Amino acid sequence: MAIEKIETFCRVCESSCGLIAERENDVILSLRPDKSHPVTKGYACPKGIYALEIHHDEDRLNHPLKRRSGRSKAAAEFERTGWDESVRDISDRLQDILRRYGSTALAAFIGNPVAFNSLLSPAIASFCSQTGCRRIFSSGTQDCTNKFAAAEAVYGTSTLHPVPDIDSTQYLLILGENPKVSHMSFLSIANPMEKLKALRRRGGKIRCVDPRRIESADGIGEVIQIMPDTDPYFLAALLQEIRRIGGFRQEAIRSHGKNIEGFEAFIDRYPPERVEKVVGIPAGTIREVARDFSEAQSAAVHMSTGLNMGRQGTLSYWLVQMLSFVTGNLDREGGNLYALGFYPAAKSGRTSPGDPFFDSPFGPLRTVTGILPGNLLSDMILHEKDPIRALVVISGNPVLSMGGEERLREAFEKLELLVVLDIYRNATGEMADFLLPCADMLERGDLNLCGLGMQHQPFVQYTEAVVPPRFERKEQWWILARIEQAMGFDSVLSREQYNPYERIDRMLSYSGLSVAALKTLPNRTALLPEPAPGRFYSDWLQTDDRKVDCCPALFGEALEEAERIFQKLEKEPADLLKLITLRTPFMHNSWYQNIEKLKMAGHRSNPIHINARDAGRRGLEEGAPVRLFNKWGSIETAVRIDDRLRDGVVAMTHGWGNRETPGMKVARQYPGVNVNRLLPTGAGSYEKLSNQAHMTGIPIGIERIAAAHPASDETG
Ligand SMILES: Nc1nc2c(c(=O)[nH]1)N[C@H]1C(S)=C(S)[C@@H](COP(=O)(O)OP(=O)(O)OC[C@H]3O[C@@H](n4cnc5c(=O)[nH]c(N)nc54)[C@H](O)[C@@H]3O)O[C@H]1N2
Ligand SMILES: Nc1nc2c(c(=O)[nH]1)N[C@H]1C(S)=C(S)[C@@H](COP(=O)(O)OP(=O)(O)OC[C@H]3O[C@@H](n4cnc5c(=O)[nH]c(N)nc54)[C@H](O)[C@@H]3O)O[C@H]1N2
Ligand code: SF4
Ligand SMILES: [Mo]
Repeated sequence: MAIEKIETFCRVCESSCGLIAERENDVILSLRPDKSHPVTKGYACPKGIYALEIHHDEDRLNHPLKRRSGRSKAAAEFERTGWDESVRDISDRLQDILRRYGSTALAAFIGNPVAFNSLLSPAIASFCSQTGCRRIFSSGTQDCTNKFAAAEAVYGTSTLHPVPDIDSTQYLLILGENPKVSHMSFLSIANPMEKLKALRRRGGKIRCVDPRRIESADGIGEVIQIMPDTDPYFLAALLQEIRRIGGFRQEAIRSHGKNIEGFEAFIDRYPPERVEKVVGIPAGTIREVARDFSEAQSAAVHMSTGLNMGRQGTLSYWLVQMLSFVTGNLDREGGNLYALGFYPAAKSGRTSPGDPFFDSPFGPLRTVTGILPGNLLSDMILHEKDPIRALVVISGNPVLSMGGEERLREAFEKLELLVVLDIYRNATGEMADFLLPCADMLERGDLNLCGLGMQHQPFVQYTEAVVPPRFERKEQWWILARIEQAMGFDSVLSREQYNPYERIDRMLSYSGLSVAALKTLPNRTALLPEPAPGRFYSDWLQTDDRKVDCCPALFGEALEEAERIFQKLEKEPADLLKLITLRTPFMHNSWYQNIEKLKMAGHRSNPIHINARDAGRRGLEEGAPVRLFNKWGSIETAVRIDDRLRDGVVAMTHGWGNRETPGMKVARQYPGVNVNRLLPTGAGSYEKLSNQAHMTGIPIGIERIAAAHPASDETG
């Protein structure tokens, strides 16, 4: 057969970069950026290209595996089984657990790659509803549930997230986001740096608020170096100053807002002079940002995980929305706009107002878009009354991605059944009873659904599977449907005809499109209208009265708590070190760790980054072996001097820690350490309003240890 070129797209992060695969006889020969793609225009980062390495990786999970040894053994023994056999075993054991303990004994953990698999969410929903599984956890509570909770409270829908109009704005404020490395989140954009540079060339201003002088700002903007976990106070002071200098647009507030008094009472508490010490930013700088934001012809704002992961991510997102709204920049060219795309997702996230909390053995609890706090997963497994006994993990790696590895391991050992669906035998899979091999992104058809409502330039693309799944790998929707079938539930596999794209076709019809129509278009891509102002308040806002709720009643307790946290921050010792996250282009959360080509010199482990002043004060130098510790745990690594960090802040990359992951040889050779051992877990370790885990600004201690740590020479 001749070599064919297949247009597809990357499903690793939200940018959805267009890719071209060359295939011959169901073998992929190459993967390159798609220069002919109308939106991503030949941009792709190394991770997208290395998807082919993952496709061919000899450590991939290729057959269903069943555990032979006890779960607590570090190096588990697995034996190969077939699909029929493993599905039957799993279904028998699930049924038995449901019969003996009821449906609360069953839980699911939904990992991040699920967001990039358009056929999977309906399959998970069906599986959970039929099995009665309501204890659902996801990587969302380590990532962004604060945004869902805030949007729901302020705009009446969890799915309304106006994006910055980067192409027209005169002033862009970016908080807790590092576009150059991460390619952003809740703003789907390929090559964001190109757009930011263009903004700068136009004479626009870019200001980033970050504890680290991030590389994204080099040459195009300035970083205002904030102390981690203090953003709500910075934002409140900024808003108060903007009001003082007359920057509030009363007309917008009167026509479209309600409860503005509550909002004003909150920001009144935090004048720039009061917050400057806690946030680590001089009052004068806050005033300058206020002036620039107000005076700019248009100003836009965007925040990301650096704020999500603080203790008050919902309040941060609320204040960011307020910054846009009260200054008249919401729904204005150059401000923040809703990016409709092919279907109005904003309408589907609508929720009924009212108190979402219910009583639980863990105190008042809520779900956010159906999700419980991940930081309670171990507790709910270890709880004496009505514990979780069976867990299904779907493209996730909770052992490494969440706070409290030790406690998670202790909990997982107690499970009667752990089923892991993944493309690798990852750290979590190592504890599984069943490991089910999944198709990777090159082995499945898809549509770029993940960025819907948040695309810089909306487009919709269909891709076929570039090649059929190798070995016995299967698509995850199929696996779940197969288990449903074996359990005697309704299953799409039992239907005479099933079109997995049914739901997507219904959504596409809103724009007069269908999968069949997409297949006829160049790059199988339909370009959609750019985000435009004019319909935010009339069509997209979903509150009952069509008003922006400037101070949702639900926030009452959190606003009081904010003051208590502020007073505690004021009293903290000056030499306390706070830990933040550091993404690098060489890792993607906990995966991509088995790719030899990414283990370049300087990137073979995850040292602790600290600036020379803080290191010097503690007698530490580049490469020094150290122990990091706090009340949650202790890890050993080496020092990396990083003068981009502000005083008092240290940073470390997450996703490492594979000493006990024998199924991934490269990852095990360069294991690094799991920084999440230092993150809080359990009651009180997540934001009550949103279930979002507290993951940034974590106090830690650092001390030199005698022996050289492997991280200093970067091998295992
Ligand atoms: N290469 C790479 N790309 C990725 C990923 C990856 O692991 N590697 N992960 C993907 C995923 S799942 C996501 S969600 C996105 C995330 O995308 P981003 O949100 O852009 O993630 P980061 O690059 O970690 O940037 C977060 C920034 O917040 C700063 N920060 C930390 N704490 C605070 C704080 O308290 N306040 C403020 N103001 N800033 C703070 C950090 O210094 C950092 O610069 O990236 C995606 N892209
Ligand atoms: N300290 C700290 N911790 C963090 C973060 C941080 O910034 N700092 N970031 C957090 C964020 S934003 C997120 S989103 C979470 C992520 O948390 P998780 O989703 O739990 O972790 P990932 O590392 O993304 O794991 C994804 C798993 O899915 C598998 N996988 C990849 N593609 C596919 C596929 O196509 N099919 C199947 N079946 N499996 C696949 C990978 O092999 C991997 O095992 O981590 C969080 N953890
Ligand atoms: S930026 Fe994201 S979507 Fe684009 S190639 Fe890289 S990982 Fe893939
Ligand atoms: Mo994420």
